[in-house]
Amino acid sequence: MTDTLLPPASTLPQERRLVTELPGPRSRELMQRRVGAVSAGVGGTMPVFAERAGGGVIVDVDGNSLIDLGSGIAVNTVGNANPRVVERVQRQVADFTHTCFMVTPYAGYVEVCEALNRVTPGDHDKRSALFNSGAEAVENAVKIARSFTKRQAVVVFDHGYHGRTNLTMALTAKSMPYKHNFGPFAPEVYRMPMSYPYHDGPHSGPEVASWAISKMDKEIGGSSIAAILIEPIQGEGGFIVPAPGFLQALRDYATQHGIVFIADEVQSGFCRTGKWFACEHEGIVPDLITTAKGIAAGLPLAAVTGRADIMDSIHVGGLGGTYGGNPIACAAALGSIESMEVDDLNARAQAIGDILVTRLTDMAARIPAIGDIRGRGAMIAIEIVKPGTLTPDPDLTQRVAKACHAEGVIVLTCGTYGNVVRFLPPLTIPDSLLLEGLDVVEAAFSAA
Ligand code: PLZ
Repeated sequence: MTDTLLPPASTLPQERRLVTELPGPRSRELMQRRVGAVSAGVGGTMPVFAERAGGGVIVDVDGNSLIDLGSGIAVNTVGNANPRVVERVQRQVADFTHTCFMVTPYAGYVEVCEALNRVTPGDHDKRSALFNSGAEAVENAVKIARSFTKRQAVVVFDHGYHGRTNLTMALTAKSMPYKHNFGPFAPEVYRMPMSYPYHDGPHSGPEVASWAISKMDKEIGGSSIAAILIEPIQGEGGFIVPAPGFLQALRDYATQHGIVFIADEVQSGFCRTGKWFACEHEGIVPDLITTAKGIAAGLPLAAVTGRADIMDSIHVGGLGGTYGGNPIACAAALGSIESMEVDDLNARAQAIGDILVTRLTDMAARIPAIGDIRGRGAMIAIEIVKPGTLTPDPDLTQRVAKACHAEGVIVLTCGTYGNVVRFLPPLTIPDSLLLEGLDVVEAAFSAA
């Protein structure tokens, strides 16, 4: 479908333009084929098929130009078809596509690890290993922590999301749709209370942490815990930013008991929140950090980065995989990281965050169903409740999202109770388009 005579997708007109109803005839036809060919188990946010994307828009197969406020679930941080990524990937794909790093290594893998060791929190000696997906990175982080500590227990938190493989399903909190009917799950996983300021009333971060710590002490014992695994800002669980002091108290407990503190920054990492990594907002230095999504502009790449003594404690051959750190994905990562540094995307994420929070705060004054506005940088969400209560309103949330979709604005929902609309635009979106998208969101509340 790609016509080589078309200008680069990164130069697509930055506009919302609907030329058919949504979905248009070509998307409807593809939807029919999808139903006949693709497992019904694979979910779908919108029945609209993409053809090209760049900046802050996705153009569908019918020629509609949609505003992208989802970045393919927090992936296209540097924008689709970012020229720095396109150029490196094109060069790499023409040179070679695969050798397997474990068989015949190549420089790109090493360069990505060097970049990860440099941009992740802490100036201690670090090592990295590359994988294909966020779930795979999390699984490997747990393997590494267990091997290093010679302990088994893994602590996770309410509302946490870590993936869909067997171990990461066990680590994930929410049953439907991620775990439903898919058990039995891996053992030695313990779930602790999470700081959730909007629902915690007067309880502070350190106070909620003390409940978690007391539970860990009594139900597992600090000396039996291999890892504390936490998203510094929870993603799928509802963009929950723990109250100040919560993460630090857990970090201190981990240090005290020789527990490996793992920050899962698959969703919150790589400039999304206005810093390279979300744990930097609280000055937390994790022992291990898992990354994926934003790292490589959509090519499948993930990593575990952390303390050299932990990462190098694994027996030779204990870590790997056929495709982990594939050369094309590494080329994309190097282009993405270059864009983040050269284009100062942390500053851009902060600016986007200011626009989002200002506009949503203004909206909330007229829409009592918006109970909370939270997040950091370009990772912002609203929690939708029955006005005047903390009771989730997932039905209204779905109606608002659908109304946005019908008007050509891609928004995603999340949250344990399905009542959170999240905004995570590509950092290449122009301000005008972001503001237009938010106008559509406000109108969607009226329509819903
Ligand atoms: N850890 C914090 O956010 C992926 C899930 C989409 P994978 N989140 C999007 C879906 O419905 O499957 C995620 C995450 C955090 C781990 C993961 C898992 O990353 O690359 O999807 O395996």
